[in-house]
Amino acid sequence: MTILILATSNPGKLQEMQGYFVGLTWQLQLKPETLEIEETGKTFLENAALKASQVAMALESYAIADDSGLMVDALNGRPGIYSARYGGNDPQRIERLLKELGESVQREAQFICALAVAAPDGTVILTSEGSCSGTILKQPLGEGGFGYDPIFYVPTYQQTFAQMTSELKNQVSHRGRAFAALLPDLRALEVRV
Ligand code: ITT
Repeated sequence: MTILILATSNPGKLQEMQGYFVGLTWQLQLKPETLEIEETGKTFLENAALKASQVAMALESYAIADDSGLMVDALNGRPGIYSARYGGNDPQRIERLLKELGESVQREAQFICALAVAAPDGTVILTSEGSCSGTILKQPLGEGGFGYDPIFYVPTYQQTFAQMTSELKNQVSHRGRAFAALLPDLRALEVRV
């Protein structure tokens, strides 16, 4: 069994990421809290690669990182790669976004997730991306999930991410889709290393 470091400090992401590894033989380990990586990339993929690569090198293990965020059409794609930095905590981030969007009738948005896996020498060996389209509600709805989940409404399911069961969110979300795309490669890699 080969160690794979989950290179995230976000407990919500961590919980979801662990779920995708059920049935795989990777031995998952958490990134030490003290190891923080500066996200200087200009895209989700660049930031995911940066996090995976630096954590892998620091711990000399395989590492997987997620960079994700919410792109709101009427805000020209904001908060985008700055989604985590939009406020000090989840309620503050939601409040700022709702304030910026105001009464706008154009409320379409996309959640984006980029995943990157790096080898112990820091080389990025696998990447994938996933997205999910929805609309931004005027008020939070639902108790589950994390981050912007209570204001992200998916019309096909008539629920916000925060109202969905974790199974449904995992099926339809940006992260679920990025993991689905990565899974065959992760399986192939675990038998090689
Ligand atoms: P790590 O870099 O340590 O993984 P982070 O929270 O800083 O944690 P990002 O830079 O990728 O991660 O920021 C992503 C932000 O986008 C995250 O803090 C949430 O606010 C939001 N986000 C991402 N995925 C989400 C999801 O599935 N549901 C709700 N909000 C999400």
